[in-house]
Amino acid sequence: MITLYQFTISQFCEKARWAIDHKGLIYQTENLLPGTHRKTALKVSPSTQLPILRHGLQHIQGSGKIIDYLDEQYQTRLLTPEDPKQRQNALELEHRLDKDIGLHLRRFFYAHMLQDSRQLRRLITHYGPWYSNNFYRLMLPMIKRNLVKEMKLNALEAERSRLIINNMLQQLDKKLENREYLIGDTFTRVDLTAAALLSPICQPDNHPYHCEFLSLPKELADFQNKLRDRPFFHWVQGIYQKHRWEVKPSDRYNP
Ligand SMILES: N[C@@H](CCC(=O)N[C@@H](CS)C(=O)NCC(=O)O)C(=O)O
Repeated sequence: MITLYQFTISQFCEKARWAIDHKGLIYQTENLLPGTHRKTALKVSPSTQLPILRHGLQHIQGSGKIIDYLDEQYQTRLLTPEDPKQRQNALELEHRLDKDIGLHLRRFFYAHMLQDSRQLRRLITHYGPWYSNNFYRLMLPMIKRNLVKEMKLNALEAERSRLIINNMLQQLDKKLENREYLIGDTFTRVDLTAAALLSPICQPDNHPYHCEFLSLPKELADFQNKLRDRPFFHWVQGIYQKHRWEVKPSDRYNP
């Protein structure tokens, strides 16, 4: 049995989870909470970052490594292009998306979410264990301090991140002119990565942990509203609609 250790609302966890769903595998999830996740992660992996996939005695940490592993183990519905040139382009673009969208969107998003403690608590405890809400009522001030330190959440860094995100989004819009997919003409790990990492701001309906309760703070809502009509925004919705649940739960198998 495969187990995915995850934060439900993390975009990197969504990237790994989507890859497992894409392969049509049955798996279980262990939903961890920021802060207390460290102990669990360090028992099985060198660092505290999630996602971590457990398969038998193996533990694979990091969304990209998880996709590599799944493609090595299960060679149907490959996410990595087989053509060497396309493969190289895909891995390079994925790496840039991880950084310029994954890390910077997360920083920009949380720098603003910090202003609304109630929403922040609801977000990070979404589908968490039963005790999460009460636990976080007590722990939130400390968790906020840790988030600020770990993600460098401050106005200056948030603004720097916004510029980096905008630059990448312009490049995505350009790449998507007259194309359905970012590399080649089939769905690959790059499309999955871009859509999963942009999900916090595009909020596609069929995200498995869609936060319909979330109302964004003004700066984030303004940022989102300005992006709504952009080609990449529509593309993320379309990719989620077409590819997020391609293999139905009833057609999955237990590896
Ligand atoms: N490059 C990693 C990034 C993973 C990452 O940044 N995970 C965050 C959540 S989005 C995390 O676990 N943060 C808590 C920690 O580092 O202890 C990947 O692709 O999986």
